[in-house]
Parts: sequence; C-alpha cells; structure tokens
Amino acid sequence: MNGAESLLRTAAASGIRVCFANPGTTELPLVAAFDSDTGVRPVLCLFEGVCSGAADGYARMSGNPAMTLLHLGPGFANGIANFHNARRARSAIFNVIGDHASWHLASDPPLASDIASLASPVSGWLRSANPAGPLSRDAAEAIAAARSGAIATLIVPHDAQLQDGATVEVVEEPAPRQRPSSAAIEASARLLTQAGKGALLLGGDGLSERGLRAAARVAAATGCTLWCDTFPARLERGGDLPAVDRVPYFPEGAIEVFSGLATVVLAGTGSPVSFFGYPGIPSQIIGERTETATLARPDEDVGSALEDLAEAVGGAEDRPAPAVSSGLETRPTGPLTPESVAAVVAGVQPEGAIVMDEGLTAARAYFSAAANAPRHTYLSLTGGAIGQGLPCATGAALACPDRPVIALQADGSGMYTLQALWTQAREGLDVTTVILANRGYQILAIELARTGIAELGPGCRSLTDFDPVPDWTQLARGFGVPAVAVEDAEGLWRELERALAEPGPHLIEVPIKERNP
Ligand SMILES: Cc1ncc(C[n+]2csc(CCOP(=O)(O)OP(=O)(O)O)c2C)c(N)n1
Repeated sequence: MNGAESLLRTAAASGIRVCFANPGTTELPLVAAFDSDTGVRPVLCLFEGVCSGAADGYARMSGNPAMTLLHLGPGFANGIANFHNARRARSAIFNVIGDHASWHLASDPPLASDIASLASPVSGWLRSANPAGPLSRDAAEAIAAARSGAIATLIVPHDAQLQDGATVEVVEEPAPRQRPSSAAIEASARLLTQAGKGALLLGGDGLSERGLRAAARVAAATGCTLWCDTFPARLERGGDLPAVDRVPYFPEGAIEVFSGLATVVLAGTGSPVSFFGYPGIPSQIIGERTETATLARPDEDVGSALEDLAEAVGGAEDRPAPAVSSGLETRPTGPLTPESVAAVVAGVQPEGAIVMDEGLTAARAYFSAAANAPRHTYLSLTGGAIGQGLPCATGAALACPDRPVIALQADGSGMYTLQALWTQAREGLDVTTVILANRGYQILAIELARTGIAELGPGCRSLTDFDPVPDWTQLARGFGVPAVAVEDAEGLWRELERALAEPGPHLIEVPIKERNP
C-alpha cells in the first residue's frame, strides 16, 4: 500500500465517508487510490469554493468531518472564502492539499507557492507531511483535530503519497467535550433569577433539540427570553420545538433588544458585535449596564450546561413553543415580494426539510414566517463571505440523503459558486434552489442609503445593478438541473410543491421587484 492509499484508508477507518475534490497532477496518487475502494466516496466539484462550502454543509449536517482534496496553493486559495465561513461555523473539515514532490520544490516550478501561509488563517491545525512518512500518522492526527471542531489542513507532497509500505492508523476517539464548571452554572443561575429582565443567548450546540428544550425550561422558570446568533450554523426549528428569535442584523435593532435587559447569559456563543463598524455606533451590542455571564463556550458541552442550568433554576419541564404569528398571509396570491415568497416557502416546506438561507435581503421575511413550519433545520451564512449557499446545500444533501434540502438563494451570492448545481445534478441530490432574483446587490443599495446616498448615480448603479439580467433557468439547465421561472405567488407554490415531490435537484427563479431605497 502506498502513502496515498494509507491516507484514504485511515480516513475511512476514522468515519470519513465523503471527499469533495478538485485534484490536479500533484494529487494523482490520491486520485488513483480512490480506485481501490477505500470507503471514501469522491465527489467532484468544478470549483474549489464549491468543495469548501459543500464540506461545511456536510459537516454541519452529518456531525462527522468532511474531507476535501485540493490542488496546491492556488486550488486551496480558490476555496478560502467558504473555509472562512466553515471556520465561523466550527465545522469539522479535513483538508488534504497536494504539493510538488519535495525534491522538485527547490526548482520553484510555476505552481509552487507558500501553501502554509494561504492555509493558516482558516486552519485550526496545519502540517506539511514528512515525505519520508508515515503519512497515515499525519492523517490520523489531522482527523483527530478536525473532530474537535476545527479545520485541519494537511499538505501532502507528491513523494509522500508515493511512499511504499505504508500502514493504516486508527484515529483515537476525541475526548468528550468539557462540561462547564459549577461556578459558571451558579453565576448564570444567579443572573437569570435576579430582578430585571434577563435573556439567554444561544449558539452552537445550544441550538440543537436538546439545547433548545433545556433553554425553554430555563425560560419557563426564570421568565428570560431566548435569542440566538444572527447567523446560526445550524438551528433546529419548527414543530413543537421552543422558538428562539435571532439577534437583529443591523446594530441599531440589536442594541435596542439588549438595552432593555438587565442580564444576559451566553451559551455556546460569544457576546454579539455589530457586523460592520458604523461611525458613532458601538461595536459591542451589549451595553455596560447589562450584566453578562458565560454559561458555556462554543467548544464546551453546551447541551449539558443548559440542562444543569435548568436544574439549578428549578425549570421543571420544557415550555411549549409559544404561538408565534409572522403576520403574513398563509396562502398568498399575486405579486412576488419578500413577504409573499417567505410565506409560500414556509407554507410548502415539508417535515424534515433542511433550509439553507443565503437569501440575504430578499429572504428577510422568511425566518419569522417559518417559526411555525413543520420541524426543520435552518442553516445560515456564518461568516458573511457570500457564495456559500449552493455549495452548503449540496453538502447537506449528501449528508442527509433522506431529507429534502431547500436553498433560499440570493441571485448575486448565487453567482459566486453556481457550479454547485452541476454536482447536485451529477450526484442526483434532492436540492430545490429558490433563486430570489432581485437582480442587483440590494444590500449595497441599503448600506449606501445608510450613509446618506439615497439616489444612486451611474457609478453606484453600475456596481449594484445586474444589467443584462442573468437567466438562471438557462444556467441551471446548462448544468443539468431542471428549472422554471415563476410569475406570481400561486406559481411559486405550485412549482415548489412539484420540485419537492420529484427526486433530484430543481431550480425555481423568482423575480422579485424591490425599489431601491
Ligand atoms: C466573498 C464576498 N465578496 C463580496 C462581499 C460583499 N457583498 C456582500 S453582500 C453583496 C451583494 C449581495 O447581493 P445578493 O446576493 O444579490 O443579495 P441582495 O443584497 O440583493 O439581497 C456583496 C457583493 C461579501 N460579503 N463576500
């Protein structure tokens, strides 16, 4: 067995099942090793940003590390934006980057670059494998690091892949997550039971079913409100699950939420900060007069911490989900607006759906519209680097082949990584993409208005409007994905039901008229 095969067999022995790949000549021993039935399924993506985003979606939904195989520095660099999002999501990813043979590097061939410098900002663990081996040991250590919620990047020279007499390593089970100290639980209980309004701000595993049910017991006992990160990596929602609200995106709204609170307890997340710095507005959302405590950091056992907190405050049983009304029509007709589209998607989405929301401004009404939808999982853009939605939906569908995936996709962001549609078609994945086609960078128009530029001149328009308008139905068909465009809310309802009933990927283009502010 050569090094390449030992790496793949070590990955398979550690539970890795899928490798999102875009290889080149320096990875060919690894490509050849996929022929020897190692137990890892190779999935070709036609751009590295699809590999990284799909690995993120797969890791979020499977709870298992995803693997990627990428070509030298430039190949990895193409994937960095979605590795950035994955790092913010704390997704477990094992990257393998091929490199030139160690003896060849000194000649500085054209594709040589400083791979470690490119990879280090997004990698929690990084190593260049010793060409003399053993490669499987490096792989095992990388996978162990990934399992702890990191992006682990192993640079593998070509000669390391070819080394003979390699063996398979067994990766040690990761240590269980640390339980928060009793002091943290006591401090949190004290804050939420003292006078004044309190809130529990949840992230990470606090947004799992277990975390949410425990948080609801805390809320029932203390009267605190429940909030989650503005952009959660993974949130279980709907059905009989307790509802949480998202911290508003713009800092003014977020500051207003927290200014009325005497105490805030953080569980699985950090203290919220404004997405951007606006002159005169503080970076920190929670003001100095609000007392805060950290119940559990994201890397700790947040579920146990919330259960211990529920015990400590005497929370007897989980509070039933409060009836939330989005105020939207339940079966809208007529024009396609962010509100009518949100109501249709929330009304049609089936039990068990996974909803990837990179809908940006045009999806603004969806979160509240879906609060009472059947049980589902909500994924969002954790790191703000757009172009994550279509790949992440692709990875989620591979992780959960029995669940329908809906990608609520803004058109501008969708254009970054639309090659994901090809992988969806090739792998026959049940992803229904709803393109929210407002035909411009609407968020930039909103941000310009916030700076006082209400009327966009030709320069601003040329950088924010899409003219000519891309035709998503033709693009999707070109990648092998059946596609339609709809004209009204009834049409969207009908086509969404149809797409969800049929196996395989579909795309629905939804033109949305927005007036620029
Ligand atoms: C990788 C990356 N490049 C650029 C940006 C800046 N950016 C943020 S939103 C946006 C436009 C989004 O347009 P669209 O996806 O159509 O959503 P809309 O604003 O129209 O709702 C851009 C260019 C970014 N966040 N990330």
